[in-house]
Amino acid sequence: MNAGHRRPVTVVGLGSMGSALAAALLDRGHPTTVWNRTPDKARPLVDRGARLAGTPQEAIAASPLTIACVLDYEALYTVLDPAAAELAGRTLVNLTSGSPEQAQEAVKWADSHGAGYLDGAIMTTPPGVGDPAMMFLYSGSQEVFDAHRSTLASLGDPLHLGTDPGLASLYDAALLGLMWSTMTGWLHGTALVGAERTSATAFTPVAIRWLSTVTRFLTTYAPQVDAGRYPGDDATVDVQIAAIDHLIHAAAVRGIDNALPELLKAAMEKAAAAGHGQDSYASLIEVLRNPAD
Ligand code: FVH
Repeated sequence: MNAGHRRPVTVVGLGSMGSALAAALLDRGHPTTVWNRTPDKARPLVDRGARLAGTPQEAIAASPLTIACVLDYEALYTVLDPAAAELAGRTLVNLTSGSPEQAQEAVKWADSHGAGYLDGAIMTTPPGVGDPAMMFLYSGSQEVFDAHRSTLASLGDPLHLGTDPGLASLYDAALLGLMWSTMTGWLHGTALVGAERTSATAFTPVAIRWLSTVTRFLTTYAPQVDAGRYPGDDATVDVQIAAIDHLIHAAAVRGIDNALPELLKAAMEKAAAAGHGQDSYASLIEVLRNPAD
């Protein structure tokens, strides 16, 4: 481990996520200073070698880099406003969840206090922190990212998405939407096969294999979306409408809630009505982009 991997870091906010961030930094040998509104939460980290600061000011002053991970932006400013002067000449990496607009405001706030700023989004839960397979999304200054990349790699794989500070939050929202849709689709399928006494444990490996096929569809459809042309040479929207009726029927007979497939069918029918019946499923992007049409 070279010296670049052992730079001092401050972590502000020691909820489930902030504690996991501080623990990962300690595991990789970073001198780590921590602060939390409720100081008791720092005890396990202090036992592992963290230094507990008495105030946010003291915490920020201890390191060139402060990582903040609190509940929301309101909590962030509650903590950082009184300590803002200490941020001058230092860097703030904000891993608090929020909107792209909040991130854009935050970079202005940091700039007004002479601080470098990166916005980030954590694409894992606390047990995944420190695993290099987990994505940590960042946006904002490339220079600030490059300066702290090796430290940020202690938390997971750091991906810089671009200089617009709102990008990490925007990707976060998009990816969480993907996660919720996927998990709800899996649960719907699990309920359906479960009605015939197939356990979730038996269904899930088959579902996961299917998801890997679905990733190929996404790879095929992405250039179609970019080009705005959706050749239906694999499966057309009309074919998908016929197929989803089988799902809706099978679920209805077994007493399973059909709100999700009905929603999907409605989007497919809208696409067909707009002239995309013989196009690929990717043509639904037109319906999503133009909901009023
Ligand atoms: N947990 C997760 O899996 C997700 C993964 C993706 C990213 N999120 C975001 O991370 C932020 C923190 O989430 P968390 O899971 O650590 O949340 P909590 O365990 O509830 O900890 C909240 C911390 O925020 C502090 N805090 C709340 N309000 C205030 C305030 N008004 N003033 C100062 N600090 C405040 C709280 O302090 P305390 O209650 O311990 O004193 C915790 O440190 C969040 O944006 C997720 O969306 C996590």
